[in-house]
Amino acid sequence: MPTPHASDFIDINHLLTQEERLTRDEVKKFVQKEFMPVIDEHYENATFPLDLIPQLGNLGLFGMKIDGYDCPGGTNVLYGLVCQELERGDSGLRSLVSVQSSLVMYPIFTFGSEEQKTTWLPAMAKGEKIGCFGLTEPDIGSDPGSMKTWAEKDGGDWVINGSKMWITNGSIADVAIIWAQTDEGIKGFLVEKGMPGFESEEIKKKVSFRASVTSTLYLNNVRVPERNILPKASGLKSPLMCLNEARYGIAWGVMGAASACYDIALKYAKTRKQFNKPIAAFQLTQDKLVKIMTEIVKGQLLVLHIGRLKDEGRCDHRHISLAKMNNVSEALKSARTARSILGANGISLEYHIMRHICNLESVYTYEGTHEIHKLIVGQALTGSAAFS
Ligand code: TGC
Ligand code: FAD
Repeated sequence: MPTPHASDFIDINHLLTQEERLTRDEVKKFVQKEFMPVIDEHYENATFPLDLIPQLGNLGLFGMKIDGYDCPGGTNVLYGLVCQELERGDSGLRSLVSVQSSLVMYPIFTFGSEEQKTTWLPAMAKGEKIGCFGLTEPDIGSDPGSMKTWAEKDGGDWVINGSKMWITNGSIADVAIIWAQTDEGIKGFLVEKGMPGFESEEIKKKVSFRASVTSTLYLNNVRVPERNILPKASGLKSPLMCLNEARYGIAWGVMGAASACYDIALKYAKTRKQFNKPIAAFQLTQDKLVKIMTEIVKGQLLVLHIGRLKDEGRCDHRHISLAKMNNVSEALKSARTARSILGANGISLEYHIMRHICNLESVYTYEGTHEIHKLIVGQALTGSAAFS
């Protein structure tokens, strides 16, 4: 019988293949060696360490589930483990990879023409080109079916007008997947950097996701040739299919953020003394640590199971909603509890937990808010849609 270990209490490692463990450990090492030494400074300065992007490409982390086009062709479980390790570093690091992979490379691979795939996918896999995904608008968030951005056919081109807000990677992207209403329903367009009428502006004054580029995109009579439309994307279902991919990675990723907070709090509790003994020896501290660890274990088992279902082609998008809803909410609660164990030190960037809390507040909202996922699961249970 294995002895329970504080960092993997029920031996989830045992459920992973050799390849899964090796990939996870390689990414963990990268995050520890290359990312952790620079994150505090970038978080404070509200910048992303752009120089690490080629290394993420070299590690095969962009479009890692895609087969062909210079992409590694990995499984859903591998992708999930990678997200977990990236988010152990910072949610912004995982977001950069999940937007590139799940929200840009996935739709190009799934809905794109052969020309679009050969143009973008190999370069994006190496990190030479960056993409972003424009669904949300200043007045439209949870209800993207009501989007106002409009594309009109004009001869052989499309002319797009509108704006997109809160777009991860927006100002550093070479290509934006822009979702717009048309006479034929919602369609996806590849809008390239430098196209006349297409501008981006970085959103400032964020207290969450500071080490991540978030932007507003403006489209003013942007003329896009027919070859830049995603030919196989049709209706709201297409962007929602992309969201399933990203939401799945998020459900894994936040377990990394929660684990980081747990590890820090456990170590701190063992060394910090008050009333002449380590605070880890107080029952109330142990109650907190046990609760955090229990939620991490439950959350990891949930996403591992859903990942295996996804690899077998048996995953429904409502399974993913359940996992996104539960895991983000529990990660956020766990991070707050971990922060309390550190007392005043818990609010310093130096101890990382407050940074994770601030990020998780956004993760709770993006990719479908906690409430929207609850309604999705509620509809699955009852058959009644309670969105409006
Ligand atoms: P509804 O009528 O329910 O659905 C329209 C069509 O889509 C189908 N469908 C899905 N298909 C695939 N996957 C899903 N998850 C799907 N959900 C629905 C549905 O069956 C239907 O198909 P068909 O064939 O009948 O046309 O649509 P609705 O307008 O009532 O909306 C439903 C709702 C509220 C669940 C949906 O709009 C929603 O999920 N809203 C949340 C919006 C959201 O998540 N935005 C995220 C923006 S991207 C982002 O945040 C990136 S963060 C950066 C990072 O990831 O790191
Ligand atoms: P709203 O939809 O206005 O919701 C406000 C509140 O009302 C929420 O609590 C919500 O749950 C609640 N609410 C709404 N409708 C209902 C209902 N029917 N029943 C009950 N409660 C309801 N978007 C992109 O397209 N691409 C990106 O790359 C991207 N990156 C992001 C990065 C960050 C850091 C952040 C913070 C956001 C990002 N987003 C992105 C936007 C994100 O997807 C939206 O913020 C999210 O979908 C919610 O929309 P909203 O903020 O407009 O909130």
